Amino acid sequence: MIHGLIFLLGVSTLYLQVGCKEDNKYDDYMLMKLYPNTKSQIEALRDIENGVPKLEILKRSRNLNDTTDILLTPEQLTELKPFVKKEGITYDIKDNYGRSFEAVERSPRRRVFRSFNVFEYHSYGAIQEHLEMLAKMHPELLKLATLGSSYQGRRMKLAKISLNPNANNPIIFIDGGIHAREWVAPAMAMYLIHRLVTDPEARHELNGVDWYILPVVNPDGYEFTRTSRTNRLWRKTRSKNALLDCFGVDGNRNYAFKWAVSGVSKNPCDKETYAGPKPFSEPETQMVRNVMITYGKRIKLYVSLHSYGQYLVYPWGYTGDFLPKEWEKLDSLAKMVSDAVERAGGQPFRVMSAGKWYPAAGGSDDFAFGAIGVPYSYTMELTDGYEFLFPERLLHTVLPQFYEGFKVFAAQIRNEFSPTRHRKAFNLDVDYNV
Ligand code: 0X9
Ligand code: ZN
Repeated sequence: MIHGLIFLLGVSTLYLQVGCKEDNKYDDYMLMKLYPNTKSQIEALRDIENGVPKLEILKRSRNLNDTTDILLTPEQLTELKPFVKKEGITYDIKDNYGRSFEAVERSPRRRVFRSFNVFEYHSYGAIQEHLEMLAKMHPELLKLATLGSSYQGRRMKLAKISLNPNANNPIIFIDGGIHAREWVAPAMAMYLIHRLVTDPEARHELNGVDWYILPVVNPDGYEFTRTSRTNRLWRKTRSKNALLDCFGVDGNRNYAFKWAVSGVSKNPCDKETYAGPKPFSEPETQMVRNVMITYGKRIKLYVSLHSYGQYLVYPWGYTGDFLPKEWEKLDSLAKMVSDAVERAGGQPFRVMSAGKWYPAAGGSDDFAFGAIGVPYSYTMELTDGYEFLFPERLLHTVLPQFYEGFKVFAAQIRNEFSPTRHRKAFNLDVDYNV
């Protein structure tokens, strides 16, 4: 059955690549949400993923209470349905998926005379301006370090938040937005910066710990998703391939640790997981790498913000066959973070190794852990239930909930790595169980 399916879907995908007009590309697409109920149904879905590489799979289910979400043309849906029915997998369909992409959230017009609202989505320019403004208003806490420029020339700056930059404190390094369409990730990163710098109570999170945050790793892709509905689901960078008329590399397949050994495409025209012509081919991933190398062993926690699915995953990502020997520490801290988010009214995270979710090599989490030696390294998939279109109106609910999780991260890093005088002076030992 799966072979026939591959053939059929292969033919219609070819038609799409050659014959389909690029504008309004997603308008008539369907979103199929599949709800596997048994282990064998999860296996059957894995067959589809592996057997039909051209399908746009937005999220993969590896749990019985999670969905696999696939974007399909009406033709592809007709072809896939019999297979899904035969396996007895229940599903929902959202019609005309592309028509639901909101233009209003991209519009800069409302913001012209208004201050920056952390509970809105912003242009890259507005994000940069706000960072500059915050750094001017709080020079004792926030400094911006220029990292370089993106492929299209957007300047990228690292926000360094510290009460005492000379104290040699352990560093929490957070990035967001390596995947262009995952808008909630830069929004979370900006919220973190805003809270840490402007909330007097956040001094607690800054004691003995420095926070380095890069809110938008892929600014070219981010801006591309804002320009039209057609581009809203772009994932990769925007670099032009040297040989083919295709654009972009999946930044989270581009890191030099077990590069391209699993879960990648070698095809530059693949819209999702092209690993790049070589590791660190992209200026954007080079900049993250440079931060990791520069601050090296001082970085004790790395969190890469993504969406969606409400997963909190740790190395290894390149394989699901085994775990690093330190996995229990990674797992238990992730569970404490998840508990804190839940206590704040949020959804708990699904905690596991990234490779047990689905193996994919060349991710920043594996590089931080395996190549740099960062002891705690995670990918955090924020939100679930709205795919990549998390509504702006809900940001004010979820961002503070996630922040509670970051307080737990900070407590762990301080207690485990900060020079003892900080812990004694501020009496901050083990304060995350309240
Ligand atoms: O596939 C990814 O890059 C991440 N999921 S997403 O839906 N945001 O694209 C998960 C990455 C987990 N880490 C590794 N596989 N190394
Ligand atoms: Zn992502």
